[in-house]
Amino acid sequence: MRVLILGIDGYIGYPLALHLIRKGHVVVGLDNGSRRKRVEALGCSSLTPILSMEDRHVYLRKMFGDYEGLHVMTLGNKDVNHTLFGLLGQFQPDTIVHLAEQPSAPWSMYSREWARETQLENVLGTLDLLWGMREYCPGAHLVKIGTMGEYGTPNCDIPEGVIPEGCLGEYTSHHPLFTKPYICPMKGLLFPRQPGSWYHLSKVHDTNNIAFACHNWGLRSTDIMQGIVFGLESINPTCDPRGKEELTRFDYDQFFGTAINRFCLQATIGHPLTVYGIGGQMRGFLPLKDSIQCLTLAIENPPESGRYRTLNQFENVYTILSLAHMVADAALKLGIEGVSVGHIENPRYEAEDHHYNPTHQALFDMGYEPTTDIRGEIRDLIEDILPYKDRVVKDMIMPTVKWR
Ligand code: USQ
Repeated sequence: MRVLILGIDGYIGYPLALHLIRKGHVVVGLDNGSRRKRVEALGCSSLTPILSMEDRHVYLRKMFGDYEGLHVMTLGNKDVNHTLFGLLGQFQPDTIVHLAEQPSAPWSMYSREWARETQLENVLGTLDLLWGMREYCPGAHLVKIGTMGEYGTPNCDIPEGVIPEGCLGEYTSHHPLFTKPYICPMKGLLFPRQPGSWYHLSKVHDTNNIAFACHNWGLRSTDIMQGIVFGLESINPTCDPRGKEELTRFDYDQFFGTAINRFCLQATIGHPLTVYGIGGQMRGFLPLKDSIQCLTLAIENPPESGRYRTLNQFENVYTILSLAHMVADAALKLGIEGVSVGHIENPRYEAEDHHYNPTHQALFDMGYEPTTDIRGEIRDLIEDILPYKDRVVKDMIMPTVKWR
């Protein structure tokens, strides 16, 4: 397949590109380097010493004949017609994997400027992409990374996909504007969303826009409600995850680091693990290699034209506190002393003790083989990052952004 990866320089984008190229797909990438710039602007950088964007490009070119190239631009900017639309027209992708969004909830909650930038880049960037697909490659399959956080934590089970067509019958309006009852066939309803940040809201807006484009223009899309990804290990067992050229980035700062990755890093330097509040928050998690496996399944099994498909993508659900204890245990077994689980006042406005039971069957039906040994994954991650612990900028760990 011909695959365009938007956000090819990111945590998931780069190892996904390597995996797809190795599987024989033809890959081209686009990235504006914004993750690097934003983390650097905070005074931090990836824990792992990754290649520059230019050197990654040179490496991929040297290693793989089926790597088409890397283009640099920002989605949602004024030059979109020249770069993105030109690329869609020339490359004619079968699949577009859209990872090119601002991914941090705390970053989006920091200031009006950063909230605005998040929604501009995410919502309008995706809107531009939808218009470009309609014009230049209407048959392509959009694989879009959404988030499990779109659903929030409602006090009921969370289904997968849309509530099916016909399930609610037909809606008859007796509004005085209609001279006779107007029958509106239900096209399937999205499960209600209750996101918890400006970032998570941007993904909800994307979802509505993508579902509308599929319904209205006949585009096809898989909208992936992804849980929290952790780890460094690539899916390819023959490739050493510590091989310098193929290393992906690893963020641990209060903005771009996520729970398990942060806890593992904190364990390596003896920093108390930063559990927010009581730690009863439940979330779906999956290792990086599983995220790549699932994205590949979605890419290789596209829906038919006009179909908007949702996949809830995670391996299992855990509480934050139970994960912190797993990290502390793993560190202890590796001989790291002085690791403690700390509780700090929750900077976020979120439920800390709640019901959480999302369905996630569709990927298993497509052949997903999950990594179930989470303790083993956590141990491997701690071992993988230990060699870099001297690169940690300690000031970047404690949260300062308040939700309210
Ligand atoms: N948390 C802690 N301590 C920390 C960091 C986080 O207790 O040091 C807690 C948070 O309060 C929250 C949970 O862990 O309850 C998850 O926080 P997170 O920072 O790991 O993840 P989140 O902000 O939800 O966002 C991340 C990614 C985002 C993705 C999302 C998937 O940054 O791109 O969409 O995970 S999900 O959470 O399922 O929505």
